[in-house]
Amino acid sequence: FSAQQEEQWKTLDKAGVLHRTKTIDKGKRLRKNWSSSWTVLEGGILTFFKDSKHSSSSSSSVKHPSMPSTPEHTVDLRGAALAWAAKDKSSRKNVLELKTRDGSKYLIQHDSEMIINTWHNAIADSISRLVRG
Ligand code: I3S
Repeated sequence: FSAQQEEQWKTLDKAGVLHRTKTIDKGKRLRKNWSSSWTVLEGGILTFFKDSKHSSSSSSSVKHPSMPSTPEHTVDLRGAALAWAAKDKSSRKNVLELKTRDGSKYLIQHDSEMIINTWHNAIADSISRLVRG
């Protein structure tokens, strides 16, 4: 391992496929648009990769989420807050609401309660590690 690779392994907290939608962008309400994407939590940053379903590319790296291609969106978890979403936020089960410091909100969902629980714990840990510095 190079020093850089080793650093990445140390900070890689979690990765997997999640359903997500942004509901508020810097205070402005958005229309929900759920999509599923390969998601990586690493070094206090949550990264959503391009939705493989909506990609027109035929390259195998796009179809297999274990080899993500283009990061679509990153969320800085410093100063963010995570909570289970209230029932009126979505008809889906197992929904988390992530509020970021810039006044944006995201809903994050997985059909498996066990899997969403591991994401809840990993994101909450990451946020509290950032608070402690
Ligand atoms: O909170 P809402 O408005 O009931 O959210 C639903 C809508 O965003 C809907 O799209 P349209 O705006 O085209 O109707 C989505 O398809 C639904 O998934 C949203 O509700 P859920 O309960 O899935 O978050």
